[in-house]
Amino acid sequence: MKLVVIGFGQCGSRIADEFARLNKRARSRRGIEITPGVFAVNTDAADLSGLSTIKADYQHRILVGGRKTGGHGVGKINELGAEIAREDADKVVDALRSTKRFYETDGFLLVAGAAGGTGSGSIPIIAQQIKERYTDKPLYALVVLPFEHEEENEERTVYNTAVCLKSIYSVADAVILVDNQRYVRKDFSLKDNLSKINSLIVEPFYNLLCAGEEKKARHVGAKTLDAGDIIQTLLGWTVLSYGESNLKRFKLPFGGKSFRDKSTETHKGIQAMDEAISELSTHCNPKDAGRALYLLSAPAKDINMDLVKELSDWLKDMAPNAIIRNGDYPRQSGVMNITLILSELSDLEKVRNYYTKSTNLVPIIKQRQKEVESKLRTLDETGKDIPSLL
Ligand SMILES: Nc1nc2c(ncn2[C@@H]2O[C@H](COP(=O)(O)OP(=O)(O)OP(=O)(O)O)[C@@H](O)[C@H]2O)c(=O)[nH]1
Ligand SMILES: [Mg+2]
Repeated sequence: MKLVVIGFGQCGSRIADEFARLNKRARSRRGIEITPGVFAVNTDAADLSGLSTIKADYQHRILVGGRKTGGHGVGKINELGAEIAREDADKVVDALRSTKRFYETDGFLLVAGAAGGTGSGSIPIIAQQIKERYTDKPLYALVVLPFEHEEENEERTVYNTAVCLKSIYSVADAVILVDNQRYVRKDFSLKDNLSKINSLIVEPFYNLLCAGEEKKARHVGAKTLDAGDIIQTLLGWTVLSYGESNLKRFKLPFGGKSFRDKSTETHKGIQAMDEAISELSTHCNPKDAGRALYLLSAPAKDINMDLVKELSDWLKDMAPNAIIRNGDYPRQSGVMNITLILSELSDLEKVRNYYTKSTNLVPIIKQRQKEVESKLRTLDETGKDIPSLL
């Protein structure tokens, strides 16, 4: 599957940069192109210059709202992020056409952090414009949810997140949720290591996007997972993940397989699937999924029908209400890897909480805005008789 990736704001742009690296890796190691066009959109010029892999020209690193923000971001005011996106939308939407063989791409992936101002405010606006212009391609959003400590310290964080989620859900074909806090849970040192988190966020896309693009027969699975399967799976609220288990085994002196190997493979497969389920990008109940997909990547000799059947049964138990699609990808060496998508989720506690908390915040935030405006008016009024130099 080939995606055009567009990152918004600091978080979105950095993750898009990570996708550009993923594409480089796919090209050099596998001779495959998975993200032929990667773009970053920001109101902050310094953040754009800090990227490393996205092409450095103004058509790929797109500065928006220059006049309004002086190139310094919108300081978490998502309304301003949205307004700027509306004004500069053409600049972004036109740039996408520069993607190599644009007509061959299968869809768009837009990325942003939900809690900031630029990414959070602009992602729904640009998504809507892209959908209107390119009606035949699906559009997915990868939305990053804030760390817990950010939610505690700043109510704008929760409010922006709720507004962003509601808006993007109404335009995107699927919204893939990635909770920053989940990555800290895995390894606390990650709290200060956003670039490591970003590489973990994009990792599940590697095999997922590569599998359907393989041309060499020995890497084409018995059941290939292609763009069609992914498009059929992605709908509405979505989470994803991957799990891995090591395949190192004792070598038998006569070279053959131990009688135990087959069941060991099944065991390793279930272990990888278990890890994938417990490491979902945002916490959810798999029973709420209407669609699911898994991709099994392993050395060809370790993939067999029993294993595929066991994995499907296992997933069916976890997600009994989901239509399950699957595929195999004879690729890895030494590891068995499962990439998992749960989609069309009918409930997510996290989203529900953002909505509830923000509904309470709306009157407070509006009241505060009114107070600020009225104070400013009073101040202007008090100074009305002072001469001005302009
Ligand atoms: N995973 C990840 N999260 C990030 C990264 N950068 C920022 N965030 C998160 O994104 C949210 C803030 O959004 P930003 O992208 O920094 O904000 P912005 O879109 O640039 O908007 P303004 O700076 O307000 O104009 C916070 O929840 C951060 O924790 C990143 O590189 N990776
Ligand atoms: Mg910023």
